[in-house]
Amino acid sequence: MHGLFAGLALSLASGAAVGAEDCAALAPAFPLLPALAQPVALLPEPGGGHWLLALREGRVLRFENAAGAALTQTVLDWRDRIESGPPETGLLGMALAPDFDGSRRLYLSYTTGQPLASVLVRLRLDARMRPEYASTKLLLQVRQPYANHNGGHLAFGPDGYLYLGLGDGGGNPEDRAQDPNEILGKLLRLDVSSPSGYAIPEDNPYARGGGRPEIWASGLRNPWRFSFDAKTGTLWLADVGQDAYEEVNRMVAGGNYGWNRREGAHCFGAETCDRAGLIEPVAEYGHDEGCSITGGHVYRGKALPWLDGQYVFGDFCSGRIWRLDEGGKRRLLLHSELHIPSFAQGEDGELYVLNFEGKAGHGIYRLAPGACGKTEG
Ligand SMILES: [Ca+2]
Repeated sequence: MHGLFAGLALSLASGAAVGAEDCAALAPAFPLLPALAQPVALLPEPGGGHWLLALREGRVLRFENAAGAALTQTVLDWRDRIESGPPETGLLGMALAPDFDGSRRLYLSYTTGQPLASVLVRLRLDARMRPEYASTKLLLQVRQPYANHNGGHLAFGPDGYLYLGLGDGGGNPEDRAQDPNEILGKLLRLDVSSPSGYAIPEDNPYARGGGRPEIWASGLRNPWRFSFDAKTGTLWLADVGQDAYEEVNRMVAGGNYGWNRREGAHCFGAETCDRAGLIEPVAEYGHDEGCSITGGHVYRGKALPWLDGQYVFGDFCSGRIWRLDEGGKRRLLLHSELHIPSFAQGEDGELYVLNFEGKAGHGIYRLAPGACGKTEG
């Protein structure tokens, strides 16, 4: 299976030294916060004063962006409408509109049950960050044939459009990821600026036919976290592997990233395969180093100047965190003992790591300078 969160059953990897001269550590970012049940997404509120935190079970919490933050405000509690029984379901993605100060729009991506579906919903938050429930609008709904590989991550691009990643539907591969008439196994790009529903950006690959017009990139198995470089706008996406390889992709419009003909830079389930038209990952690792990749961010902070411009990502199961160096080579940054469901980036470019276990004071870590070989978590 090797799906997201499946690695919980694996034993924690032991701490290990990093080999690089440039080293980093993880420090608890908000040591006074209470225990957090399976955090999956963390977003800075515009202005930098607060954070929004999504819990898989279906709650959105808010807390002050201060080392001494000790209280959380419940922004939203939709545990009654969100299906979070199977391990890859739940509240999976969250984004604030680029014009949030004016529009007050919050976007949520989650699964609903009976029958299982992935939905994209929008609602407004008032000036005190309380939901205006009457503003809730269902924007997109897609039936999930199986409970795993739901993707669900949301992020606005520098183009102002909302990107939504959907996995291949799970179960045995049924080639949805290569089918342009299916939105599963794809990265979608939506214009959500209109009063209701969404519009298709006119430069989407299938805007004039040939496939579902929402599709921006295809050939994905379970895109679990993607992000835009805050400086260059480059879109980086991690695709969770099936049996053997986890991969990082640099995304382009209309790109086909290979699943399920390729897993990482290898043919999937075959000795040979047709690679025509498929884009290879920029990095991969085997299941000797982890079992479920979690995409991160390009570092743009000040705490680790040598890391500027490098993509940082991790593995949910092994707790390893890597960077892609200036030459694009994958290097171990540190070996944590965390189950990492997500990374986050502050408005200042600093990187945060979520801990799925969310113990009190240890649910959110910040990437910080550290001695080589020191591990945390
Ligand atoms: Ca691929």
